[in-house]
Order: sequence, then structure tokens, then C-alpha cells
Amino acid sequence: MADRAAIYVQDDRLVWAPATVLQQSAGKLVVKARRPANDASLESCPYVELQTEGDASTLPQQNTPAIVEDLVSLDRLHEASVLWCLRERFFRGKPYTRTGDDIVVAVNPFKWLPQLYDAQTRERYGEKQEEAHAYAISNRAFRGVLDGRDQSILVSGESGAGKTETVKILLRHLCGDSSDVASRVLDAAPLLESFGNAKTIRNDNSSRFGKFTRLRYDGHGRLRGSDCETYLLEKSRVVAQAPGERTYHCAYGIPDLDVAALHYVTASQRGTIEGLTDEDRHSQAWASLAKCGVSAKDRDSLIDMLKAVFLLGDSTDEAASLLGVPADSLKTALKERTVTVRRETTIVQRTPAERTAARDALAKELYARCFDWVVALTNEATSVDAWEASCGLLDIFGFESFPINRFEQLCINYANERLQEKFCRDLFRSVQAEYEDEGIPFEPIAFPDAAAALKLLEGPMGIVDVLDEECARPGGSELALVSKLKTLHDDNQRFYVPDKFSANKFGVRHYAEPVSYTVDGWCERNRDALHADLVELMKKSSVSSLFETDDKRQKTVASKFRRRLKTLLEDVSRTETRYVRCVKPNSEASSSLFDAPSVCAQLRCAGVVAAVEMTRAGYPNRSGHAAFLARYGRLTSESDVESVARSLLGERRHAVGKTRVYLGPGVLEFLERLLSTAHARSATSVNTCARRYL
Ligand code: AOV
Ligand code: MG
Repeated sequence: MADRAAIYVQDDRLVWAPATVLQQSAGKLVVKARRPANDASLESCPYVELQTEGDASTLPQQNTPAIVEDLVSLDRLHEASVLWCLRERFFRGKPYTRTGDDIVVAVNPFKWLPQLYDAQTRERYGEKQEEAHAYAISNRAFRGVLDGRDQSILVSGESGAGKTETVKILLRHLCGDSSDVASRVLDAAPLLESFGNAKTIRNDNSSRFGKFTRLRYDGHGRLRGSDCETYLLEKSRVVAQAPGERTYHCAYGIPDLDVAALHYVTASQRGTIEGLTDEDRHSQAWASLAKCGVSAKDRDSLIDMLKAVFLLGDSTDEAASLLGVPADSLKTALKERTVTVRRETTIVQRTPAERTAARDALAKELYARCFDWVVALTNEATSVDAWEASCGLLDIFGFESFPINRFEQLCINYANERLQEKFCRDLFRSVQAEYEDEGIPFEPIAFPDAAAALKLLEGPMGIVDVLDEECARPGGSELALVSKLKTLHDDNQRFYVPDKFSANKFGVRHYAEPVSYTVDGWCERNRDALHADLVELMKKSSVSSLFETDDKRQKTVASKFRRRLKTLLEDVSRTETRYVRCVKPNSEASSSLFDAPSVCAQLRCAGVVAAVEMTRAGYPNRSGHAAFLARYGRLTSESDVESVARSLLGERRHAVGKTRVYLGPGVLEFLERLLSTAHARSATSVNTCARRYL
């Protein structure tokens, strides 16, 4: 049977199911769809017969081969073929798939595949790179380092997709031998996890902060040290957790702290996470601190500070004594606040709710400063003054869209919007390079206007600006934020989506999908300021050193984040950039389930298919010379690839490159129609048919 009938049809569970056409007549299409037997959830019905409407030639066609190491080598690139390829590889224990040389898609295998990470595999990547692997990315980066060029690897994906594990796998590869420096650099990761990771409903070891680690190498490619920057630690977790979630890992291992009794710890269950009990994790973290050169005295004060944070919800007295301030002073600072208006100072009593808020704000701020301190300590232990080249690794929260999206989601999606813009630009450049290599003309193609979405977020009078304005304005409010945004951006409805029904919501059309944001509490979240009275008190406490650098004109969270993102992107833009797109195959952490609709949504968020499709807008299909000749050569009497293409396609859009033939929109379908007409004709003539196939 001619394989023109091998297509994909839409399917609820598989999104796209491979199918063969049984019958095609006016508007009616009968197909036999294959439901693969290797998926536990689908085993009961390996084959289904489907009747659908439409025309087989408009449905995505299967590739031969359908399973490839590199998605770029698929001659028909569409969502269905990408999804199918990833899925088959997942079930064959191949979590990695390439998209060109600089992008790897990693589907979380949810079970350790030791053969993928042994010393042999690592070494193999010193030589050949055809096989898809995270090591191919680190290997290329390392070669760049050897040539003295700065590198970066940007790892993204949704919660639980495997970003942090991937970064650790890359780190181990990039750190090389077991030198002293390497072990210090590698030790820093679990130490930070102890303070910045927690169990969430999506991931037992979820990072609640973004991280950019830069490895520093000398001129011989020897690791000299590293430094690490962190972004947006989730502070709210310190005082409350959603059902089924835990507070930060480090709280559970603190000796003499009864977590179960704490007001700030809603879920007190202790646990073994990633093979480590809470106690083991604690001893490991504290041993790492010692290895970093943190003195016993400093380690003790860190413990005291953590205890103070977690006890604040229950006992101001104990917290005060741990912080080395008089209990009365702490109580007063939580109860009242001084307000100075035109040099006149008055004391305002806080309402009970305000008191709780002030107490929680203090706990959150103290924890955040503990975290920053630990980051600074690890940086001190690993940083170096001189290096020849660096390799940066970014482990950052992926795009998020929940039923209710808050200020945190705005920041996260803003970061992703910026990274996506960079991703598209890089991809664009790589396609340009491919066309140059092939010697075919490159016509600039339509580029999604990411800049306009970014302008709405971070530009003058954009969301960050207007929010800051409301935070600075006496009487500023979230409702005013929404109405101002509406006035300012009503004419930009491609990106700004006003909410017709709620005064506390607005939408942004992000590259991945539109997200509706609920603005309640944004001013407070954005200001994130500890009242001056509490700051003054902390400056007299035993942790005063952590409050020394307090900037009086403190910037808001959003504008600080904007500035840091800008710096990050500037740094990254000076490097050669590669990407790992992590994908979560299911939300049960199962190694045998592939939830196609969810994977498909993630691929869309990561912009994998869209971006590749976009850069292929000029020539959506391609084929190697040999494959092209083998399939279509028989339609003409010509023999060389250029003449075959010219005689079959004439003016139809195509280009013959050095190794591939590129086909414009609709051209492949045209060729396939020619082929099927030829088939039909040959079928009516037994003689011709016999001659052709015997
Ligand atoms: P994340 O970093 O992307 O989520 P993790 O890297 O923590 O996700 O991965 C989640 C879990 O998936 C890990 O704890 C492992 O059990 C498993 N896993 C990930 N990668 C691999 C791999 N290569 N091999 C085997 N198991 C793996 V978050 O930080 O929540 O956004 O905030
Ligand atoms: Mg993580």
C-alpha cells in the first residue's frame, strides 16, 4: 500500500494518532488509527477504526523514519510528528531528542537510567554527537570554552519537568574530574536546594527560586570556580503552605525544633525526598557549609536565625531571644509603627490583622536574607578573580498559567517572555546559517512580534511602570492599576486583553497563551517593604550584618526584577547560547505514562514547534537529495536532482541546496498528488504495474 495513506488523525487522548486511510470519498474519510500497545493507559484498545470528515491530504503526514535523533531531520515537521517522535523515544528509554545542534528536548524519564550517564557515555560525547543527549550540549559548550568563548545553557520547562536534575547532570559533566574545586562547586547545588527547595504538589523537590550558575575556566579548560545568582525566592512559603505542600526542606532537619507544632508549618509531615531523609539532608547541608569555610559560630547563628524565623509565628519571646533583641522591643515594633509627616512623628497602633502581617513580613524577610546569606557563602567559597572563559547554566521557572494568576506568575511569565524572544532570535539565526551553508537564498520571514508583548510588560507606561506608580502614589490601588492599563493599552489589544467582567483582572497575550491576572494584593507584594521600625530593630540584633546594606530608597520587586533580567539577558547575549527544553510526560511522576495533551501544551509553551515552524515558513518541507530522487525521480525521465525538481515543480516554490531540496508551502502535497495519480494510473494497467514493481 502506498504510504501516502500514512497520516495522523486527531485523537482525544493521543492528540494525534498515526493512521492509515481505508477509504476516502467525498468529504468522508475512514481510517484505521493505531493506538500503541506500549502505553499502559491505552493497552486495552490497540486499534480503533475511526470515521472522520475531511480530506486525507490536509492532515499531517507521517514521516519515514518517524523516530529520529534530530527533529530537524524530519522531512515533515508538524506538531504531530514531533509529539510522536518524543513519545516513542520516551518509551524506548531515550529521553533526549535534538532540534539541530543547539537545542535538546528532554522528556523526564522519571526513573534513573544509569547507562545514560556512565563514564563511557560521557566520554563518547567527546567524539561524536549524532546521538541526542544533554551531554551533547555540555560537550559543545565545553569545546567553546576551550576556544576561549563564553557559553550559556538555558534550561526551561514547567514544574517537575526536570530542569534542576538536568542542570546537575550538565554540571557534573562540565566540572570534569574530581578536583577540589569541582567538589566545592558540585556541593553548592544540594546546599542551595536545602534552603530554596520544598515539596509542592507538582514536585517533591521543587526549586522555589531561579538560578544562574556560571562556571569559570582557565585557558586550559580547567575549572577554577563558579558563582551563582538567584532570582525571586518564593517568600510566602515561609509562613504558609498550600495543602499537601511543605515549607523549605531545611526547616525539617533543625535539631530541637518541633516542626509539627509550628504555626507556620501547615504540613508537618517529615519525609524522604530524592532518597534523603530530612535529618540526612540537614547534616549534609551543614557539612557543606563547613566545607565552604563557614565557621562553627556562623553556622550556629544561621541555625538560630532559622529557628527565629519559624518560631515567630508562635512565640515572639523565643524569636526575640534567638535574634538577640529585647522581647519588649520586638513586641512594640510589631504592635505600633511610627509615621513621620512633615517632620512630625506620630505613633500609630496596628490592628490585629496588621500585626500579623507585620510579623509575617519579618519572618519572610529574615528567611530571604538567610537564603541570600547562604548564596553569598557558597559564592565566597567558589568564586575566583581571574578566568579565561565561563559557562553559565540557567535553571528558571517555566511559563505558568493557573486558574488564578498572581503577581508571581506575572514575574515568571515576564521572564519567560524575554527568554522566548531570545530563543526565537537564536533559532532564526541558525536557520539563516543553514540556508547559507546550503547555498540557497534566505528571505527574511515574518517574526512573531515578541518585542510588542515585552513593551507592554516592561516598557514605558507598561505594566511594571504603572504598578510602580500605584505603589508610590498615596492611595494607589490595584483597581486603579487595572483601569490605567486599560486606558493606556486599549488600542494594543493584540497583547493587552481587558477583562470585561472584573475590575480586578486583566489579561496578557503571551507567546504561549493568553493569561488572565488577578491583581489583588499586588501593591503590597510589589512594595515588599519591611516597615522602617522593624528594619531599625534588626540593625541592633545579632543578625545586624544582614541588614547593613538596606537601601533607603528601596526599589520595588518588579523593577528590581526588570533590572536583573535585563542584566541577565545582556550577559547571556554575550555568550554562545544553547537550550534544553524539559518536558514533563505526566503529572504522576510515572515512567510509563505519556500524557499527550499535556506534553503538547508544554511544547507549545516552550515554543518548540511554533518556533521551528516559524523559521520554516519559507520552506516547510525538505528532503535529502537521495530521498527526493528515490521518491519522485520516477515521475520524470530526468536523473539529477536539479532537473527532476525543475521539471516537476516549474515555477512552484522550491530551492535545491547542496544537500537538501527545500519545498515551499503546498509543494510537497502537490508532489504527493502527482505520485498518487501515477499510482492510480499504473494500477489500471496491469502491465505497467508489473513492470514497475517486479
Ligand atoms: P524541575 O526543577 O523542573 O521542577 P526536577 O529537576 O526537580 O524538576 O525534577 C523532578 C523529578 O523528576 C526529580 O526529582 C527526579 O525524580 C525526576 N527526574 C528529573 N530528571 C530526571 C532524569 N534525567 N533522570 C531520572 N529522573 C529525573 V521546579 O524546580 O518544581 O520547576 O520549581
Ligand atoms: Mg527545579
